[in-house]
Amino acid sequence: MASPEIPAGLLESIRQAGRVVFLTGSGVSAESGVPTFRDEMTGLWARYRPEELATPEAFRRDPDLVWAWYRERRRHVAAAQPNGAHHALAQLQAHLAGAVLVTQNVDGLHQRAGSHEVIEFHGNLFRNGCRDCGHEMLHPDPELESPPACPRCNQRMGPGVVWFGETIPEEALKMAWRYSAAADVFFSIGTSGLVYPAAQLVEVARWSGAVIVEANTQPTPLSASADYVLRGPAGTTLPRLVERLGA
Ligand code: BJW
Ligand code: ZN
Repeated sequence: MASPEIPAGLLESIRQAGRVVFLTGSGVSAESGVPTFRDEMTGLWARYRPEELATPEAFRRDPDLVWAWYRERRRHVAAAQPNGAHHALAQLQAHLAGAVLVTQNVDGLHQRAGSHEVIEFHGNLFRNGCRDCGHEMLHPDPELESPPACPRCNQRMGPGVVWFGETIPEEALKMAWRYSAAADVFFSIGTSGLVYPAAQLVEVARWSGAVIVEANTQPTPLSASADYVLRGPAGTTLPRLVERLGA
């Protein structure tokens, strides 16, 4: 039985596409209980805005506070499970030979759902990174109360994520840019599209003639110019897309 929410033209474009790029944001993890970036903070964190904590300045000013926020988020994410949107994207990747997944999320839920090649544009919560010497390592002790010393330069290590004012990991930026420029179909899923340069990838794809698809519960600045909009929770719309494609 056909699902009316997925336009036939979109199915046709995907079937004919050589390359499909899926760009995801925090909305994809919302149905796993992970707050989106621009949600209200709750509990202990209600008096902060994420933008005030996710910066190198905040970490320099109060490393223990920033570290505690990330520690709580690691715990929360470790207890969360991938949802239907993560699973659908893993299936789409397996089904479509030229599919690429670029995520702004730092929670690792795509990998836990079985996606193999994930371009992590903003890093990963479960790594640590040294802002002084560039050393990166897996996060060794999830319960550590304070930022650990860097084994290479002895300065304080922070979470291995990209903060405002920091540059995107070179390889991730290069690959995401290249794939977006070559995309036949580009999906922007569960992201407000407010943060650059991730938000620019859709423009790169559009300049190259890609069909642009947005999947989001709410309108965003992209909605008016997208070729197709899948309005609704990604945990519903993406599994439906998988079903309709027979993936
Ligand atoms: C659902 C749903 C469901 C909910 N289903 N949908 C050009 C122009 C203007 C500014 C700049 C620019 N270039 C650079 C800047 C500055 C800055 C920037 O973009 N600022 C803007 C805010 C204006 N960018 C940077 O600083 C970047 N670095 C850089 O450009 O380096 C070069 C440079 C260096 C020095 C000076 C100048 C340039 C780095 C950006 C790093 C962003 N990092 C963060 C934190 C990561 C670590 C952490 O998690 O703590 O990344 S910020 C935060 O935003 C996080 C996210 O990945 C990112 C995107 O947010 P996202 O995912 O879109 O979340 P939301 O909450 O905004 O949206 C959720 C969406 O989901 C909503 O639309 C909902 O409706 C939807 N939704 N449930 C489907 N079930
Ligand atoms: Zn170091």
